[in-house]
Amino acid sequence: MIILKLGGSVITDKTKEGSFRKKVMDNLSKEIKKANKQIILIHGAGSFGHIHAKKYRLNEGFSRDEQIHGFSVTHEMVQRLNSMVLKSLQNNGIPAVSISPHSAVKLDDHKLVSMDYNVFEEYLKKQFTPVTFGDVVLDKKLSFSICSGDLLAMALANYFKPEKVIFALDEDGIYTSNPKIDKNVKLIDSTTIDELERLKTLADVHADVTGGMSGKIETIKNISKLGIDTILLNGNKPDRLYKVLVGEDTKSTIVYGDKK
Ligand code: IP8
Repeated sequence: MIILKLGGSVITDKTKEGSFRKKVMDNLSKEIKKANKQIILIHGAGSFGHIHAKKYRLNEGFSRDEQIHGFSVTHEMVQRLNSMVLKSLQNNGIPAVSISPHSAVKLDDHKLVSMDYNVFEEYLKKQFTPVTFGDVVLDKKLSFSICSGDLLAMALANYFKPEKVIFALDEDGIYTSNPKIDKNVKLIDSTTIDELERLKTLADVHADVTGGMSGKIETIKNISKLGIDTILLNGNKPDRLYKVLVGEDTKSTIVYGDKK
């Protein structure tokens, strides 16, 4: 089984609130179908979630009444994005079924304390493709906060021990520095988490409410500790997702699982 996260910056236009990149999603759905692998799919919130989450400071937990409205608005928007993702998958012959974090996950001070893994397991057994997503959720200490798709990827990887975890991004993979601001960057094609730690030049100009690229490195570190490889690839470029899903070579970054 493979865990695949489609980044919010791939399937939405992050600069325009609520804009779904349908063509990109349809291409990704086709590649997933063609690869014919058992997967758990996770998607980010992009411009459906991050704009309101930031405006209402939802990740900081409850402090004022208007956040209740903000929580509800954000939730409705990520659910709307999720419906469009499901539709695209279904249209391409993938029996996708949505599992909403707001009812399946509980956090305590941003840490995941419980998740209904059985429901994922049962759907997988019955040949469905479970789809979950970055969402607003209940948080024991903070009243509520945000559960990012990366946190879900980490928790699901820990439970299911997949053969690999894939992140489809709007970059070719991980670079020696930030490609959005540095023209002399080099793509790292394969690395270990120890090497990556030494390369902490990854300045993050577009960090979103759930941490951007430096948050991603933390996620990969935790997946690597499980001995599982993480592959980061560009979800906008044709065939790359397909190739990584079936284990063929393509432009990407592989962070090897720690086999120690
Ligand atoms: O896009 C964030 O999930 P992510 C979820 O996976 C919200 O970081 C609601 C902003």
